[in-house]
Amino acid sequence: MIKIIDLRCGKDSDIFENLASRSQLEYRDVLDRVEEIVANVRRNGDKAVLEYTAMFDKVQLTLGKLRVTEKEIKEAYTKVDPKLVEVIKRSRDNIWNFHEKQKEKSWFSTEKEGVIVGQLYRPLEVVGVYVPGGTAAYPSSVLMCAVPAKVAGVSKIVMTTPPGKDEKINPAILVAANEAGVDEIYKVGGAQAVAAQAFGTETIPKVDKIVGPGNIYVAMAKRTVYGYCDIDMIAGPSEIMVVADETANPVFVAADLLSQAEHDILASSILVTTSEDIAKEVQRELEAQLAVLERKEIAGKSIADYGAIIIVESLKDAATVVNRIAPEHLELCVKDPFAALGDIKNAGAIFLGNYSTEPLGDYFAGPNHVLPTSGTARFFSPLNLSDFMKKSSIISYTRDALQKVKDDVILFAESEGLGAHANAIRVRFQDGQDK
Ligand code: HSO
Ligand code: ZN
Repeated sequence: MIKIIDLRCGKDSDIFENLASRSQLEYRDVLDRVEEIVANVRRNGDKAVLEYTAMFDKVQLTLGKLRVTEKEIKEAYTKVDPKLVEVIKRSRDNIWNFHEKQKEKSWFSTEKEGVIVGQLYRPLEVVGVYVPGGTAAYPSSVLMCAVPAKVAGVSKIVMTTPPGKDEKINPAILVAANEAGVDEIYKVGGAQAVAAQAFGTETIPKVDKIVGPGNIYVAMAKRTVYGYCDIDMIAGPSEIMVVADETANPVFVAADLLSQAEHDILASSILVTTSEDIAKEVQRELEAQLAVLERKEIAGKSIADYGAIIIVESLKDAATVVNRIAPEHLELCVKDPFAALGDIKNAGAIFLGNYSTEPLGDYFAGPNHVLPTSGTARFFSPLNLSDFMKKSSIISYTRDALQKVKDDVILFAESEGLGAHANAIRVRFQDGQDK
């Protein structure tokens, strides 16, 4: 049963510590193993990739079978329910439209005579999308990672995903990838896939950035290659926090808490409420709904270990709890959710009102479902268009404009003991040089 914590007495709770301990950043032994895999793939390319695929995925691929063919993609369409194909397309369109709105423009400023400064905004050239295997292979995540890259104008999107024992990839994953505009798909997973994308092999292209969720090996591999290429973020287990007042519907709240609990035994589902009645009703409702869930083992363990119902005095106090935990998903199931929003500082995605249920964001509304977890919403943002873009600064001075500031720059450079810097300014104003 989910625990109820009453914070109204003014005492603190160890729930905050307990949640923080789910962090994925402290697995030293995994990191050692991953570093070895990354180094081997970097050195030996395809050969190492195939060896690890045989070892971890139990599939003996040959080089010619590493890349998914057009024929395999066509076949995938025959295996996926046509209704699902239509839903994937509609979801893709919503994701596309949302991320279009995030577009920023390059800009040039000419505030001072003879001076232009600005910022050039350009897409990354090649992006890698990692898709986990097994039951965590979500077509929705393929769309969330690949569509924004496409909107940004990335020239090539390369996907990697581990093959099943039959050498095949989940057909819905292939359909989603194709609908999102993924250019190349390779049958490789785990740390070896991340390494192959970061450094390139004879077959798999080197990418500028790797995005997408994965298990602890993938997360550690992304940390290891960060700097050789960019990465999105280190994804931790899913989280949902619901803030509810007496107007919330306990059936809805329990259902939404369970929607994230079913992801992972490490997932965390927390209700923060000002109403003791809602607390008790949701506690009861959770038991009833859990009993008939397909994934009740996973959801039940997650609720027991990392779930909680926290009772607070006021919505202001609820916001304090939210900001302290910085949840991946936050639902505001209160009378005036837009008023409550004013006090929220830290949350990955915020769902307002009783009908804005979390799965709407996971699948369909358009905002990205790759979100900061484990309290990192304090400083990270949802995956977004600018993740697939980079900026270059622009500086342009005329001779006159440079002359106006030359003494300042020379003085600054000499104060740092960098005479050649000063000289680069000075030579331009020596006799005979001005044309
Ligand atoms: N809620 C997950 C994403 C997801 N849900 C994919 C369903 N499919 C991110 O925390
Ligand atoms: Zn989900």
